[in-house]
Amino acid sequence: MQGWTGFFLNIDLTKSKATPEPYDESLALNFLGGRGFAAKILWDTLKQGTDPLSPENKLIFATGPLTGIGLPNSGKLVIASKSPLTGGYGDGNSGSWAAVNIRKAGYDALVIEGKASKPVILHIKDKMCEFLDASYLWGTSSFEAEDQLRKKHSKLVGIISIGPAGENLVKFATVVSQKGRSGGRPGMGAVMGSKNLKAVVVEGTMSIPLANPDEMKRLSVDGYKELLTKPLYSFWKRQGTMSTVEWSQENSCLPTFNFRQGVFNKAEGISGFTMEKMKVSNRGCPQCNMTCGNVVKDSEGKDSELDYENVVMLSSNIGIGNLSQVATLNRLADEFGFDSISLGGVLGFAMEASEKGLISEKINWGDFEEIKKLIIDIAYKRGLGALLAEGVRAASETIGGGSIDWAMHVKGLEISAYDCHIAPGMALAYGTSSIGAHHKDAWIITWETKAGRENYDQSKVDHLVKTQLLRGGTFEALTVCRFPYNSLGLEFEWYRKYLRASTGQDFSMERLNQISERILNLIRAFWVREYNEKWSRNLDVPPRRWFKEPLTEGPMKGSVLNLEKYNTMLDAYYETRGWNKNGVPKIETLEKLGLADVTSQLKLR
Ligand code: PTT
Ligand code: SF4
Repeated sequence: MQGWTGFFLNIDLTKSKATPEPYDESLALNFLGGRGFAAKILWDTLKQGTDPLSPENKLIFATGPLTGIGLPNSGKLVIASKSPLTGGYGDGNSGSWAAVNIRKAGYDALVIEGKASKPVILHIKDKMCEFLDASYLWGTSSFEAEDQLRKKHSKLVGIISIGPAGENLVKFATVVSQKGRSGGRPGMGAVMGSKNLKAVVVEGTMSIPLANPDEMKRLSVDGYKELLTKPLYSFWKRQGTMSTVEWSQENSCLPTFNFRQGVFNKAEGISGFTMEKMKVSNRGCPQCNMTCGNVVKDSEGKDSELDYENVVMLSSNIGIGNLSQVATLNRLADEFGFDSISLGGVLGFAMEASEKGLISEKINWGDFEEIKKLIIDIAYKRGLGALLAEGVRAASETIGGGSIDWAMHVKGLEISAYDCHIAPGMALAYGTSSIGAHHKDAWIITWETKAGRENYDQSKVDHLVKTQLLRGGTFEALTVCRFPYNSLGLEFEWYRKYLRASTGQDFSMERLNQISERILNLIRAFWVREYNEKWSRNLDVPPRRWFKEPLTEGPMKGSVLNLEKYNTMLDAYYETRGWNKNGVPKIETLEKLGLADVTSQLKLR
């Protein structure tokens, strides 16, 4: 096999045992890597109803056939598990030197199960794997843990760690790498904490088997050069994703006061241009010349790495208009190891609940000092923090009072940073995303504003399905960053050339789409299997706020989604996907994709 190492490393933390497992080439050809491997392993090996925080759950760090090879933006890693936040399939895509080192150690994925009897660090060096005592690191922030581990091991190792949020099983805890790459929104850090696994340290010194190494070297050099020629390159290096703040404000998409307004009267203070004045450096993932992490000094003089999503969820959504304060909250999220999007979501929820008198605690919009304290309480599950640590879905079930209407989540995952009061296509993207309300699979909102925001027609469904296949399927399986393609316009043909040099095979668009269909259908099957009797098409519908409560401010004031039209569009989406009226893949769809065995475990209602 070329392009893949052909091995997973299975790790049982209960038994302190690591076993390399060769896998069949057909797995690579049918599922490609990354998300594809993760979905297949979780489907095949988890028993229905596995408790996500039990030793039986698996935590997977998966790479793909393009990961870690010196080509542009290839230092990415899929971190996947059954999610403790949603109860369904969960994953994230993080930049980390661990991605490169896993491949160079001779593996395509680490598959971790069990629970260590006391905190451990997993140390992998090529074929060696040891379980080191982590008691001295338990309780430290992810930054401190990484600093200490880097001093102990070499500078070039890949390190993934959790902070106190993961240790204390906060349901939206992430895993952190390189002090700012944070991945696995639906609680992958909590799964790691439940296994008493503080950190993974990986060192690889071997070469990745490639079909045509010389061609790959040439293509990599050319690929980096090609990116430099893209017209948007220099602006991207200046602002990265932060330029989206202005766009969202202009288009009434900015999450504001728990997704009520779409515009924020202090938007200028959190904009990409304001950030540029504060910026001290760029940071990024390995093997990237587009480094989009904007490092600024926060209100305490410490470094904080800013992206659009974490900035707006921790500013407009909770009423803060001062970027250095936002940067402090963002740094706390990275140090404690929370997902910043969900953190902004639960804080906004708490403020609205306080405003409406549904909780006894007083927590005001924009109250920076109180918010800081509350973030720490969430990490240690104290007082109101304990309620919020469960995520907005669970919190709203506890406090009631109609809060279900404005608990801003889909399938338990808090909505990422786009208000959809007037974006039905993007609302459908959130409704049908593979992990709950995240924009990763299909960020179609900028396309939609040009295509006509009021439409609920088939063209939106078609565009959504196409985007989900490419982003949620192909890029997550290749396991490389998609920004060169979708933000700078690197032609997709480059990836097909890379794949040929890596694997020696031709992957036509049709072949890649079929693999993506297979992956996305298997993920949907996983959700249906795990939700079992509770599965319903209503889980594909975003929160009622967007349908019942019109935007309260800005040029689009008064806009609201139409539930009937949304449901018609959802029917069309199911039809296009080959799913039944309840959003469950039909037998013929599964059979066509070589997933016939899946049907026996699914109630095809
Ligand atoms: C991603 C999600 C995003 S999406 C952002 S900002 W974005 C938030 N970043 C967080 C952060 O930072 N700290 C923190 N404590 N929590 C955070 N939560 C949020 O996490 C990320 C980049 C970004 S920045 C995006 S869009 C792209 N996402 C990709 C993807 O999904 N797939 C892919 N093949 N390539 C991608 N490239 C880009 O990667 P999650 P990262 Mg993160 C400080 O991981 O779980 O997927 O959530 O991974 O290394 O930080 O890269 O405007
Ligand atoms: Fe990482 Fe940004 Fe580079 Fe993508 S463009 S690899 S997210 S630094």
